[in-house]
Amino acid sequence: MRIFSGIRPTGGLHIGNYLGAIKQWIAMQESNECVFCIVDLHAITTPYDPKELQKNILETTAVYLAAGINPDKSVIFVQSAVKEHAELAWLLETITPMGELGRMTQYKEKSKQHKDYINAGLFAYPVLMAADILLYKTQAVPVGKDQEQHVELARTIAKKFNQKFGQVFPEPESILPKVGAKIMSLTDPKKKMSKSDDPKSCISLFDSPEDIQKKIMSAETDSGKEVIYNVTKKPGISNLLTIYSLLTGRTTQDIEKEFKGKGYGDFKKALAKVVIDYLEPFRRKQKELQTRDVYVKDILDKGASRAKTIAETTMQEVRQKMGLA
Ligand code: AQP
Repeated sequence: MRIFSGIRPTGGLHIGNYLGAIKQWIAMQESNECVFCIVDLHAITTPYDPKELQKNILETTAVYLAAGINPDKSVIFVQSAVKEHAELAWLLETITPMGELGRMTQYKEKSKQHKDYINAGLFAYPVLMAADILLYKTQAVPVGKDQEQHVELARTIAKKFNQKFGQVFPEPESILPKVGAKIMSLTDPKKKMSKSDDPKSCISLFDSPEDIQKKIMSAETDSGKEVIYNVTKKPGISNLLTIYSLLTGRTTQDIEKEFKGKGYGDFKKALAKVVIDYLEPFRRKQKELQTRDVYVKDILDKGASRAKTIAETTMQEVRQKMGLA
């Protein structure tokens, strides 16, 4: 299968991005043709600092590599290096109804979050994402829960294009992890963990052991003191149990048994150790890659040239079908 997925280089990738998306990518690259993108054109739809963008792109690439994406197997590249993404997005905009875009949850949430920054790019974001996916004739898109609606729209757009102009695109499906598709904020377990939220609400993949310890120990928990998985009654502890389970491969029932009769404090201390140990190779690899900018840029250049070959072929077909060539 051809797989495509991407992450916005908006700084500080967190454990939600890892458990919801990147962890699935690693498993998939063994037996599929994978294209993993750093979607900088999406990053500029919300407030950002142009001086930080290149640094964030390299940092996101470092996360991909530290997590285990193999550049010899998978294509890793920066979205803006392949101009066909923007071209296809424009063409697809001409067949996307405004109404479909207006009902997208992310658009509504981000518009609320950034009232002074509601731009046309933010509104058209899902069309650019459809272009990212369709450009590579992608069959499956591994994402977290919050992006499922956008992949569904990409399917609708593919169907519409094929009906109107003739068959070009497969209809992509989203692939969500069974557990971990929506890791919640540490400070408000009713909200999803988000990069652009308060740093205390997320565990960044490159956080120091001290910061991880502090954030977990002060994570919002629920009334009572039993360590029990119950999303409705104990959303805070359930979120922490999910993280513990995903990082250790143990079931939540098994973890509950271990902490029976102990309080939240003991559980949080143990979780902090699990997270610190799990992320140790990420911190090490990041340090190593910080001194190897040339190597990282070379991976991105090679990836862009492989991506471009596929993208150009698709665009020739699209231009012909649409009467533009
Ligand atoms: N909390 C989460 N739990 C599970 N998966 C998540 N993802 C994001 N948050 C969680 C998945 O990570 C991938 C990359 O997301 P993105 O950076 O492109 O944009 P996002 O979904 O908007 O992520 P953030 O962290 O909330 O970023 P900002 O604050 O910049 O908007 C996607 O597959 C996403 O589903």
